Amino acid sequence: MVRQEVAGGVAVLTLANPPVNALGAAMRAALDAAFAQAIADDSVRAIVLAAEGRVFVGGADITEFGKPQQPPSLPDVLERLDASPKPVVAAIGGAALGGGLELALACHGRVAAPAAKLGLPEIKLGIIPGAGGTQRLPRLIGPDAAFAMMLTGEPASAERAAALGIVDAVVLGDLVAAARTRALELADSGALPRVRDRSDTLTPDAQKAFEARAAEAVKRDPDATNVHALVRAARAGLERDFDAAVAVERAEFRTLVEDPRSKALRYAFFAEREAARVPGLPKDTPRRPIHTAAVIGAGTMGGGIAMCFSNAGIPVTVIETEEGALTRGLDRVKGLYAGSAKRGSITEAQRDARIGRITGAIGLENASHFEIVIEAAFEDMGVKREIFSRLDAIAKPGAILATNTSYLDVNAIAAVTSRPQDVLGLHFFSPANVMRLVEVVRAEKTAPDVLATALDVAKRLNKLPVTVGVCFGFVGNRMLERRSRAGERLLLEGALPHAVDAAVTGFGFKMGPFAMGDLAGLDIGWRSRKDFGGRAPVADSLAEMGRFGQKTGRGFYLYPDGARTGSRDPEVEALIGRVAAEHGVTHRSFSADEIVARLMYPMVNEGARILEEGIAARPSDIDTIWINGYNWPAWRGGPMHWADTVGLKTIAEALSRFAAETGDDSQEPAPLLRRLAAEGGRFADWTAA
Ligand code: 3H9
Repeated sequence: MVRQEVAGGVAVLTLANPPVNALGAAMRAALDAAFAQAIADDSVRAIVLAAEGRVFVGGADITEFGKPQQPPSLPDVLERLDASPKPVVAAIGGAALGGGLELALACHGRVAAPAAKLGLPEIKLGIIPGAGGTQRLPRLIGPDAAFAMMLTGEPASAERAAALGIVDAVVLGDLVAAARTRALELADSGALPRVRDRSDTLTPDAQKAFEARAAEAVKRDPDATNVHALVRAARAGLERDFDAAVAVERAEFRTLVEDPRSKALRYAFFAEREAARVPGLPKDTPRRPIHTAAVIGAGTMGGGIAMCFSNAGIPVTVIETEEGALTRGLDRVKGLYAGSAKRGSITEAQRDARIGRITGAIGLENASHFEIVIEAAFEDMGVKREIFSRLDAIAKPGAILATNTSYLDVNAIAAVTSRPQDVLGLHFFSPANVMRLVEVVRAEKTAPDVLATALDVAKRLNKLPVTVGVCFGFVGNRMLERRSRAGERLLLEGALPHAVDAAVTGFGFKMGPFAMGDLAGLDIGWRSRKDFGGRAPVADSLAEMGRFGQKTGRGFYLYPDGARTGSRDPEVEALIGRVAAEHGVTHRSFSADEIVARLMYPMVNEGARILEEGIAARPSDIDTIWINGYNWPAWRGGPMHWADTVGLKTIAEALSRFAAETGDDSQEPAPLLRRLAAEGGRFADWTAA
């Protein structure tokens, strides 16, 4: 697991457990032994620590968390490394994250390749660094800069890391050779610069800045147990000696590993990776080459999807029916790129290159020579069938034909072509250039290589693809519809929009459903209910009054003078009362917990139906969709994971009660939920029959 080569007085220890060289028990033991051997070897004057593969070290092995610890522990290994009588230099060729960066920080020098990324992302897993990171990084770059990095968990580029002082140099050529040179220089000079010994960075100004940032962080997210712990650990480093402060960090780390928030976040991390494994789609399924793409429709979705291709370096053509729509669409895209360049998130050269990769064309006949064509036209079955039957005649043989529909039957769309095996759904989320999630809709006849290629393309676009089956609204929107329906019902029963929204934001969503509806536009749901059926008495009445939400200054809330946050409107509250009376529903009051149950349990129930029908392969795919497409709080692990924490028996019983109270039989627990509840089971243990 660790290769050891000694030459010219330098032992090069190479971690060789790609893809991420995680510091699991076997790796820690191998590393510890290799160090001991290098230190004992009289021919060795200095040590270089390198790694095989694209990633230097991806951190501690997350799968070991919560299990009995196998010695040696990472802090113990790092302590011995830190105390080494021979200088150790880390050669960081790729990502050094979490325990990986902590390992490098315990070395006496660090050099990095330009592609390296260095960070302490533990916060994203609900924990804090637990192998000295909260102590060594502040000593190296100052408490404020270190805290800022640990708080976001975002890695720094090699260049930035050098500017901050995390690495001694960025090396363009042979990284290991540069590390050897540096290690020998240290050996010659007799210096053993240990980060733990530094205190020059802990200036009063930096401490003050840290305290201000810490206060702000805690205020922003008062329930985040790990943010509190991070503040305490970092502060300990300013108030106590290194060893005492490390002990504080260690205790905080151990507590957090058992925290349900961290368990949920770790679950979400693996759920995301599990989604890449599609049952029945072997890894070695052939792929079709994709060099160019076409997007049909220059609307918000079409433009956003085109940007994704361009950002990934794939030339893309946007096809419209008339010049005006095309120009408007392309201008919007250019405006978005110009905005990014102005904010500094891309360079001007990148802006120009990205704009340059997007071309426009009028007429579907221009779709003839692309390897993938994504239709992002109007959400109407007639329109889509027309486009696909024409595409069938136009597109080159073997081209992948994808629809960006968010609801419609992809089998029916495929059926108008003579090549249904080449058709599938790619449901991007709005704004498509920002949102990571893509529901990849595998239709009945979609060929395995088409699905595998589409998944690869989505990854090239830096997206998170999750494969789903065909049904109305697929996984995400189908469950959302349940929540919307329950929300309307709550209004009629007396929970006002602001109370429902407050319960939902209290649960952890960034926005409540009614504020969200106002932002998206109430006309959208209203029109789609007109087309597809269904009734939302309150939302429909508002839309009929021309109250479309923020864009008209009025929706569920009032938005005077272009305000972005709505205020309560007595007119809406009176309207709700009238609609409730018409429906013969009596008012009562609801606690926030009851509101959450009324909204979320029906979603869980729909999730169970989705599993029964095989629309999603596993509960964790549903969770990945909800966390990444609908802002479900990641620390609650997605609706299915959350349901397990609530208890399926509780949920099933409540659903039966809701069904009785509302007279809506569709609220009754789905057979799968009923069975798991009766058995004392969990979604986590469910596998498809
Ligand atoms: C930590 O370090 C705590 C310490 O402070 C204290 C300790 C005492 N563990 O993402 P990929 C697996 S906490 C176990 O697809 P990429 C992953 O599941 C850790 N497994 O590759 C996948 O498995 P599979 C702090 C891990 O190239 C495979 O490796 N570190 C770990 O797109 C490939 O992963 C982090 O939070 C791990 N640490 O991205 C970093 N990492 O093939 C977490 C990965 O079976 N990792 N796996 O599905 C990452 O961000 C990305 O994996 C990385 C590579 C950027 C490294």
